[in-house]
Formats: sequence, C-alpha cells, structure tokens
Amino acid sequence: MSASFYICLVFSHFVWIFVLPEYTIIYFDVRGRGQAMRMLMADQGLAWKEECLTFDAWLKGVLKRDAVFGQLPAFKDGDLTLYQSNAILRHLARNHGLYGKNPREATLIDMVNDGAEDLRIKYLHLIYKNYENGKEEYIKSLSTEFGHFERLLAANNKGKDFVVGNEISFVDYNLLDLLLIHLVLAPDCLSGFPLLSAYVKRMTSRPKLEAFLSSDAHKKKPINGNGKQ
Ligand code: 6SG
Repeated sequence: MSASFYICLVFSHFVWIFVLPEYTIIYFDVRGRGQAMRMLMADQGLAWKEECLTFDAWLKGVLKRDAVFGQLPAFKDGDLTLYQSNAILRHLARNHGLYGKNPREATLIDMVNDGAEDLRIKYLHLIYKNYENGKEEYIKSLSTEFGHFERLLAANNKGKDFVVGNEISFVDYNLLDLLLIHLVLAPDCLSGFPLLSAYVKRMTSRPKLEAFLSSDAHKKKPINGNGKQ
C-alpha cells in the first residue's frame, strides 16, 4: 500500500479522535431536560452531536421500545447509551471533575440536585398539565421555592461562589437552567433574591456558556414541547 494511503489512514484516525464529537444527545427539539447537560458540555468545552426527533417519530419508531424507561433524553458516550437526565449529568460530572472536591461536597451536590429536581417536576406539571389555571399560584409559590436556593448560596461563602463549594459542579448547570426558564415564565421572579440574581449573572458571563447561550442553536430551541413557557 502506498505511503499516501497510510498518511490518509493516520489522518482520518486523528480526525476521528480529535474532531468528531464524543457525545450524542437524542431528544425532542426542546431545551427541556436536555438543557443542563448542553450547558455543562458547552461550558466545559466538550463537543456533542444532537439527534433530534419529532414526537410522532418517537411514538412510531423503535427508540421508545428500546429506551430503558421508555423516555428521552438519551445520551451516548461511545458504546454506552444512558437514560435519565440526572444520571447523564452525574456521568458527565464524574468524568469531567464536576462532582465536588470530596465525598462531603459530592453528597451536598446530590442534595441540592434533588431539590432542583423537585422544583423541575413542579414546573413541568405547570407547563404540561395546568398552565392556564395554575400559572398565577405557581408564580406566587416561587418566593418559597427560590428562598431555599438563596439560603444555600448565602451559607456558602456569602453567595460568592457556586451553590456547593468553590468549584463549579453539575448542579450549577441544573440550577442555572431552572432559574433561566423561570425568568422566562416570570421575568421578575428573582427580584427579591440578590444572591440568586448575581449567581445567574456570574454563570451566564462565563465565556463559553455566554457563547452557547447567544448561539442560534440555543436561541431557536423551544423551552418546552407544547409551546408554553
Ligand atoms: C418528556 O419525562 O421534553 N421524558 C419525556 N416524553 C415522551 O413518551 N426522569 C426522566 C429524565 O429525567 C424523565 C424523562 C421525561 O430523563 S421530558 C418523554 O420522554 C414519552 O414519555 C419533557 C419534554 N417534553 C417535550 C415533549 C415533546 C414531545 C413529547 C414530550 C409535546 C408535548 C408533550 C407531547 C408533545 Fe411532547
């Protein structure tokens, strides 16, 4: 075989290793439960691919049948296919140093992420099941909900760092996503929360995250699947 063939082979291998995205998100065309992992990867300089499908294609195809819990998002890391958005966040966190500096911090990060998940479930219930009748009351409940996170920030170096410890972790991306979608639902919802407001500013000014958030790929993606936000 000619030398140029080998050069090609080496070059294509090089391209494979360094250019092709390592990760794939398989999901509907929404920010939804895919958004925290997207922000994590963008901010950490990780490349990923999106495989987007319509709800119809999802119901008719084999993907739903094969999905571990019959739901999306799915996430591919090489030959590993994962489901459950929080497990995917944790997988990325373990592999990219985003799970605290020690077991104590890891546990606190899990605790805050479970609190974030509780709020996400309430938000999704409003969006998909009770938007017209429930929006007003839901917005009123936010002062209690955000109070929990404001106090967590206050207790961690007076809110000057991240939500746990002094290094970014996966829960920061999950919390930021929740805060950003609530700012769309109720633009004044953070007005009584100076630490959360400053946290959102600080997080969204991180250069790679800022670039991602101002990209068309992000801006054109609907927050939810039913047009409500
Ligand atoms: C929906 O619930 O996107 N997955 C959803 N729905 C389709 O057949 N605990 C796991 C996790 O954390 C929850 C997964 C989650 O990963 S997420 C899923 O798979 C199913 O069950 C919210 C989301 N909604 C957007 C959406 C577009 C198409 C289907 C859901 C428009 C709105 C509702 C129907 C069509 Fe829609």
